Amino acid sequence: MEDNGGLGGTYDKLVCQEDFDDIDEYSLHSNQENQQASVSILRLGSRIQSRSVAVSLTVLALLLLSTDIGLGVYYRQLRDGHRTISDITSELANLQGVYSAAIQSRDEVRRQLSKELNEQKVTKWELEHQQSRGKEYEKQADKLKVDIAMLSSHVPLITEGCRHCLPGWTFANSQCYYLAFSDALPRRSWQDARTFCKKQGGDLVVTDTREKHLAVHDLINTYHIPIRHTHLTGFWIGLRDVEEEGTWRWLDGSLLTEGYWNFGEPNNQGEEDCAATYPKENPFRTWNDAPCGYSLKWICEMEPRS
Ligand code: 2F8
Ligand code: CA
Repeated sequence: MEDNGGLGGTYDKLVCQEDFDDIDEYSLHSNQENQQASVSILRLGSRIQSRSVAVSLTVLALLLLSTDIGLGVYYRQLRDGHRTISDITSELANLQGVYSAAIQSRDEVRRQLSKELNEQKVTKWELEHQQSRGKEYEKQADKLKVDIAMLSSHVPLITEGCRHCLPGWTFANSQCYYLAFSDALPRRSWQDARTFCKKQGGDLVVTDTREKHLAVHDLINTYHIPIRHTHLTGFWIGLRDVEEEGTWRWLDGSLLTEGYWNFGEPNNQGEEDCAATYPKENPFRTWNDAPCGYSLKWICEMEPRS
């Protein structure tokens, strides 16, 4: 028997076993031919088996390769997934930083706003305070204007008329005038006002010329800021129409020739027989007729004394 070696040897033994079973049916010659045929078959079988193994190995290799590829893909996906999570984590951290900065900024703006609102409130109070101070100053300024005007009106009195007018009287247009501005002198009726003037040595003013009228108008407006006509701001003058309604006469009985009545006056509303002049801007519209018993201020006139 030919030694086939390796795997061939093993097949020989198997074949020899089968051959012993058939030994009675075949001759030795035919046994030899049969053995050669068997060896050929065995060799063929051995080749077929080697191929199967090779195919199996190839299949296995392919399986391994595809598994490797699959694992590679899976690993890549895992790695990409990991990268995405790490990106999200870092983005989240970044956003948290931005959010904290925004909160801080918002708190700062709130603090600033509250501070500014407070400052605004204080400014408003300050404004109110200054406005009320401004009003006070305006009042004081008005009062000072009156004082200055009064003092100014005394200048001619001092320089040229001091010798001629009593203290408290004002020299103007060559006459001495007393304007009862003082609050210490309450308003009174036409008759009582006249009595006051007479006691001083004068009489109610008689503005029977344009010059005198304008001089008295200036004196009134010097002390008084010209205002709208009100019933209580008038000054009695020496003019009446007691004897005959509508016939206005001065104290000496002379007839009125040029009047400076306000619009619609004299209107003898009720019974108004005494004339008064009022602080008004327009000097030609200053008179009104009022009831003689009505209480008003007054203006006295006196010749300067030497
Ligand atoms: O409107 C003019 C009118 O005003 C007052 O009466 C409401 C005067 N009265 C007194 O001064 C007392 C009127 O004389 C004057 O005509
Ligand atoms: Ca009147």
